[in-house]
Amino acid sequence: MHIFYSERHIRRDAKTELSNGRLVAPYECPARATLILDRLRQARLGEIFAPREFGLAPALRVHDADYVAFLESAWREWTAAGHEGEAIPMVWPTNRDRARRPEAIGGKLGYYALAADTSFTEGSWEAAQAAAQVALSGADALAQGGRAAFALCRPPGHHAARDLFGGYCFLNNAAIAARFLRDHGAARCAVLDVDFHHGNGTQDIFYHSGDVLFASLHGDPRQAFPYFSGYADETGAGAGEGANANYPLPRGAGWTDYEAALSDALKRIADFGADALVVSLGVDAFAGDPISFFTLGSADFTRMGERIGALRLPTLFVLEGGYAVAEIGINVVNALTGFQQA
Ligand code: SP5
Ligand code: ZN
Repeated sequence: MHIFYSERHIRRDAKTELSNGRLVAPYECPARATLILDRLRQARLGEIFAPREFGLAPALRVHDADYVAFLESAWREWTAAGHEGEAIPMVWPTNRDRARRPEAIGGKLGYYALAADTSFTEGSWEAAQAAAQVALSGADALAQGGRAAFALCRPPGHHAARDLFGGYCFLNNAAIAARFLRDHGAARCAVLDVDFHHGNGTQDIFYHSGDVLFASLHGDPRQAFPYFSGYADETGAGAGEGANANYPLPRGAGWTDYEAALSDALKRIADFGADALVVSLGVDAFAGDPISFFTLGSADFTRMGERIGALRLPTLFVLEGGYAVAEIGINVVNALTGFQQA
């Protein structure tokens, strides 16, 4: 399988994350990518390529232009305002407010953020752009006839909506790739999201689209981030009605619960008649993950990969979350190995 990786991910190196009332070292850290890269090399899963450059046009197919302009200028505006710390969104339009767009950076941060867990920093935009190019390179490999690719994206993407960052995400790498596949020959595309958290951003982007099926397995949002989406009754709207499938699972869910939901999601993808599959591959469903509550073991990621591989679709894996850093490489490699063995 073709593997894509950019060392520009290192530019995303925040020092702060607001977590449970404290500023901590971010869970989403550069070591995640380098440890995965080491394991991929050891496992000889495939050749590792630097991304090709596609520019910003493919990202603008799924994100609003004013949002992308905000990402581009946010750090400049933050420092110009004289702030010394990292940029943490802090104020939001709430239930009875109209969501107008303020001028000052403090207001714009809230306008364009879904959560305060993601400090905006110098280099964040550069790394986010590189991650999108990595995902696009993987999509392009499929568009050229490849059977499988892995996009080692950092920062991750599935929480980024049309006009929102947060959940450690800025550009929705998986959605950008799915849209690219649709624009380059795939009449129908499915996105399967196995990250522990609901892929609210991907759901938002394709909610009204009947040509992209989104299926997500995740911690029940009554109990887990991002809290306000991921419920089973969110089934799509308009032309997209029926093309969105959420599988919220309870605290402690292990492989037995997980596999039942995965089987249902895979059946829906097969019935949908997708020409290509994008997998939002987070490995934070792992039992040892510090911010999640499922109990999958490392061997379960091999099983997950096998089940996905049995669909026999051209498949792009896009890295999302996974914060048990010591095991992140083995869990990712297991998923990809299972896929290849299927
Ligand atoms: C891509 C991805 O996996 N993003 C996840 C972002 C989650 N950020 C907020 C997490 C809040 C978790 N609080 C539970 C802490 C348990 N000690
Ligand atoms: Zn996650």
